[in-house]
Amino acid sequence: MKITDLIVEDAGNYSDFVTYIIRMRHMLKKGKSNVHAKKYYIIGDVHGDIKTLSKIYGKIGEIGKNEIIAFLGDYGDRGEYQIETWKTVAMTKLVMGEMAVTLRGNHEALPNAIPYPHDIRYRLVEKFGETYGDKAYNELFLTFQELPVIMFGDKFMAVHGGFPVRDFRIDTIGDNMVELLWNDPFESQGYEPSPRGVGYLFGKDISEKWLSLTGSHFLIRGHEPCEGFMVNHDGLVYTVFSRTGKPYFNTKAAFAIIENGNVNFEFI
Ligand SMILES: [Mn+2]
Repeated sequence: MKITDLIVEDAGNYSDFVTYIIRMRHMLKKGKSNVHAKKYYIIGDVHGDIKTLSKIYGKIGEIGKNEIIAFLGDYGDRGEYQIETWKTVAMTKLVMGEMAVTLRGNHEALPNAIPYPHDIRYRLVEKFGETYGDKAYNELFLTFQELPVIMFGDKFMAVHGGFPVRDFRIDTIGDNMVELLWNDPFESQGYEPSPRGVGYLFGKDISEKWLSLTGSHFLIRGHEPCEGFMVNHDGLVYTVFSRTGKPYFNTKAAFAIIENGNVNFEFI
C-alpha cells in the first residue's frame, strides 16, 4: 500500500476533523496491539512536525504485506502542524487498520498526568473557534484514552516512555500507565525519580528483568529528544525521535526499521 497518499496537509473544518478522530476511536476499541510482521517501520515523537512525517512516508513509500507501521506516540503539542498531524495519524489508522499501530505518548494525556506544554487545545480553538475548538479537544481527549500503550512485536517491545521500575509482572504491566508513558532509561542500576517531575529513570537491571520476563530482546521507545536515535543499556533500549524544530535542538530526525530481530535507523 502506497502511504504517501495518507498525508493530510489540509486541516479542514471542525466536522471533518472530529469525524476522523471519532472514527479512529471506534476502530481502536476493536483493535489489539500484539502484532507479528516481517518488517516494522517505527516512528518516534512527531509533535506536529508534518513536514518530517511526510518525508518519512516518502522514504517508506509502500507498506507491503506482512509489514507494519507503528507510531510511538506524542503526535500533538509544540509543533506547527498539530491538527494536520492528528488527521494524518487518524487517516493512516483508518486506512491501514491492524497494519498501523498508534501507541499512546505522555502528550496523549492521562487525566491524572497532563503534560506541559499541552497546547493542542489552543491550536484547536485558534482553528475552529472557542466552542468547536473545545469540542474537538474533548473528542481528541476521549481518543487518547483508547490508544494502546504497549506493542509486543517480534522479539521486541515498544512503548513511549519506558519500563516500570517495580512490580515485575506481565499480567499487570499495562496498569502502570504513568511509568510506561513517562519513564526514561539512565546508565546506572536501579531507579530514581525522574527530573521531569513525573515517572522514574530506570537502570539496566530493570531493562534486563522486563525483557527476560516478556521474551523480548530489546525495547524501542520515543519520548527523549536526540539526534534521530540513541542507544542505552548496551543495546537493550533504543530511542527514536522523528521530528526536528523548536523547541528542541536536535538537527536530525530518524525512523527505525526492524527486520529479523535487527534494528536499523534511517535519517531524514
Ligand atoms: Mn513524550
